[in-house]
Amino acid sequence: MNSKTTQATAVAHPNIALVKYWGKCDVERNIPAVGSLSITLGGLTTTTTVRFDPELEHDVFVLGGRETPKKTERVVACLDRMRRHAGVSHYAVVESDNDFPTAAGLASSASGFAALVVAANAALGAGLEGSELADLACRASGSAPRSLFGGFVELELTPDGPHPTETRQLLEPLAWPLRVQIAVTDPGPKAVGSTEGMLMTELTSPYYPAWVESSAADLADARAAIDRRDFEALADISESSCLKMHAVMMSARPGLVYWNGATVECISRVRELRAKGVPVFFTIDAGPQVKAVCLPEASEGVGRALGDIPGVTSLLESGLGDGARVVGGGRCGKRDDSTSSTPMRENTAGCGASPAVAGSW
Ligand code: 2P0
Repeated sequence: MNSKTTQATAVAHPNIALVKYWGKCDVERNIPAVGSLSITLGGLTTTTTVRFDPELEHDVFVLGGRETPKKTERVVACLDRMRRHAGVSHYAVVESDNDFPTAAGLASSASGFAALVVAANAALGAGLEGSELADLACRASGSAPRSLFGGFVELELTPDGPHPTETRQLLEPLAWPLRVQIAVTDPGPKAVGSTEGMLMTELTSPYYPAWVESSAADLADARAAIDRRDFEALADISESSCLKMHAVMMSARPGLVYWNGATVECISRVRELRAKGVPVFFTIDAGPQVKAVCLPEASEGVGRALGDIPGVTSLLESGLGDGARVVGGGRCGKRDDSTSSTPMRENTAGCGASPAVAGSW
């Protein structure tokens, strides 16, 4: 890059895994131990602007309007990898905003790093696409490559391929427009972050090898259910993967319990509804919020049923959404505006069918 200031803005949506990722086969390179399969939530959004500026003396990370030095390390590491690819050395200001609770088990790290790599790629004019961009997102956060894509997304382990993982869209959002009611039972940040929780689980849970070993069959079942648009089959495999992941976490020493009382009440309520024939199932990530995935016609009733539960502090509703994308570039033109324009692209991050390009904030 030359001596000009360049910037770009990207948006990305969090995703929730129906077949879960928990554990790493390579901590250094952040390669997941298992594949995963997710849906991208169009109703929740991270917006990130990255500005590379030759006059800066260090990187700055502003999250939700506040400078957050403690959380800057992972962002700087991600920027460093991107700078190496682009052959530049300028520091950057990264401003990121979530319109939903941050670091509370709502996958803000996925949308955060997806938006970051897409924005930085555009601002640097690095031209990274597809697997290269997904690799960079994965290095920052194992769930982030999934937010590069919209709809239904699979992250597959490909140890024999040119990249350690491959992420691809299975279905576009409108191909099976599921809805999700998110029962927030504690909007505060979680006590144990995912990365630390995974390492603790790998090192101490006697059930961890079984968790890893059974993942490929879960993925195959989920893929087949999605292919057939078989909601009941997807519900069975998703609830099973969720409970299995929480069981392996709980069996670590010390045991990791991300749930609270309202989490358990929500599980029971979803099960009651499902037993009555309502097309809904639950899934829960590394936090106490319960995501109820349903067919569109059931969404309103599911929301009412969860909203009545004591301890549910708010409800968020979302459909499925698109992958990460550039929404604006800009010229900061401090020096020579005639050549300092930021690459400005709409939907051009180039990750396959859903143009995309996104940690633990
Ligand atoms: C998932 N989670 O598949 C699982 C389910 C949480 C529970 O991926 O260490 O922030 O940065 O790679 O991506 C959250 O973990 O972890 C996560 P790192 P990440 O969505």
